[in-house]
Amino acid sequence: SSSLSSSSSCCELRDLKRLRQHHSKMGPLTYSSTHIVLIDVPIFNRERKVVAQTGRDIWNSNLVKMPDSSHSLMTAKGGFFQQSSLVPRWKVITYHLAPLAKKTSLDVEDVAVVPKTENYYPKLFPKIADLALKLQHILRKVVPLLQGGQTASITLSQLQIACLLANAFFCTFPHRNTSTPKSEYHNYPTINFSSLFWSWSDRKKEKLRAIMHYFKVVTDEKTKPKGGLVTFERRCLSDTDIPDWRRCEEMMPKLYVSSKGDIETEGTGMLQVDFASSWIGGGVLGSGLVQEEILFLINPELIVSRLFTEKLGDRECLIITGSQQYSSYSGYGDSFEWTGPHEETLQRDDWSRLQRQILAIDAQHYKHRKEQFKMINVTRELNKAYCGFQSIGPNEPDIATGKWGCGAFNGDPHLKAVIQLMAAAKANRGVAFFTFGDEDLEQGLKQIHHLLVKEKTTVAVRTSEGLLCRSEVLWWISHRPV
Ligand code: AR6
Repeated sequence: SSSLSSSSSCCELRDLKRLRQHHSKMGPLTYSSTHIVLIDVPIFNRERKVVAQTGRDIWNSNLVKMPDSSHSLMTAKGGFFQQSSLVPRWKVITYHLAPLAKKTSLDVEDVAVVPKTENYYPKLFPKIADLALKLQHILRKVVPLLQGGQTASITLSQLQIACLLANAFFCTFPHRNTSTPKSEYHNYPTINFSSLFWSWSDRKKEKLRAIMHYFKVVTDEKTKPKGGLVTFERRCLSDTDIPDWRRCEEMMPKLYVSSKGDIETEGTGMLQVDFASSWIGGGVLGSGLVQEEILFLINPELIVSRLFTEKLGDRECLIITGSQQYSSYSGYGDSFEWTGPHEETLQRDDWSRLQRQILAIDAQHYKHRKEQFKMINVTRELNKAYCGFQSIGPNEPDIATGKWGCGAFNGDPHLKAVIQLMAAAKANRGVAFFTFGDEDLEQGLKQIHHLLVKEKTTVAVRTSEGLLCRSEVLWWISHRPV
């Protein structure tokens, strides 16, 4: 159409804001009833030292049931345990893992039961067992849950995460092995790694290479992350936070769009979108291997969110600040390959968190493509994106995203891109959009952005003739010439 000029209103990548040391004057680490910190805060603020915060041994469904709780009992029989009897779970775990932890390397018979992929594994299993067994020293306060409908955060150290993941590796978390509608944590993702070892495949072999590399780094005195913290924040949009999309007068945000580059590399330091499942991490412990799963494999600390993050609701998201990237990769899906260590170059903020911020938002999964153009579905996606994009403090970084919801979830890339631009406009943040090799989309978005900027189109969704709610933009997209 004549209104689509070839000139561009897009910006350069360097024009977008990233997390920077001087942007993060956050002051001392603080805790509150909605921000639980699992390390001793005064000691951290005074000496920058990470010491486990102590707490009571509580055992109920509003908290993670810890494997080392004195309330955690199980039936054991055989071996050391004469007859079938009710014994503390931790005693059974220690009985099995302590001999393993003492070995310098696994015996041939031991190796036979574990998947063999790299020759350093035999040496690594004892170290992971040793790390798992340190749970009582590394975590001295029960891990809370990030429950649905509540805005709340958890901050813990990278070492604490490693210890929790070592426990997940050996499947020690009670009441978390099955997830049937009746089971206690049925609204939570799985955390015990059992599913990773079932039905062995080439995909799982590559996944395990990434995970084992993570454990190699965190169990080695020389390379383990010292003193770093990570925050997991569940955000819920309240009724009063929900924008009235029909009255939003904001205009299109800054946009950089490219078919080259990806969110995790070129988007470093920005708010990096995870194309999530409502069950955080999606199929990372199963066979899934698309954007979210890959992100969780190269930054395995993200996996611990599955321990405490209840399934995300329509107006909720999870933001993770400070996770470390341990691995590099190539390929995607079946061609995914672990390609070696990633050297972290990011700086840390005032709370010793690496300057990486990941936003997990789950798009809707459409069976029929037409469904997504219904206003109710568009609004759901606008609210979901806005929940994550909304700025809480000053100097928030811009957003790095791409074809959110347009792979496994079957969304329309143009529609989803404009929805994200609308939410970013409302949140007053710029967008770097990586089309992941899709050159047509790159051109299309440049044209749409140019048109919308030129015509000073606002986000506002207009009521037309009192019958049909539609946005100028969405109408244009759904009727655009193919
Ligand atoms: N950077 C930029 N774009 C990417 C990247 C990347 N690193 N990786 C992939 N893309 P998809 P969804 C592009 O299918 O549709 C998972 O199982 C690529 O073009 O991962 O929201 C989750 O757990 C890809 O086709 O996202 C959910 O269950 C497109 O982004 C479910 O998939 C969409 O990636 C979410 O599916």
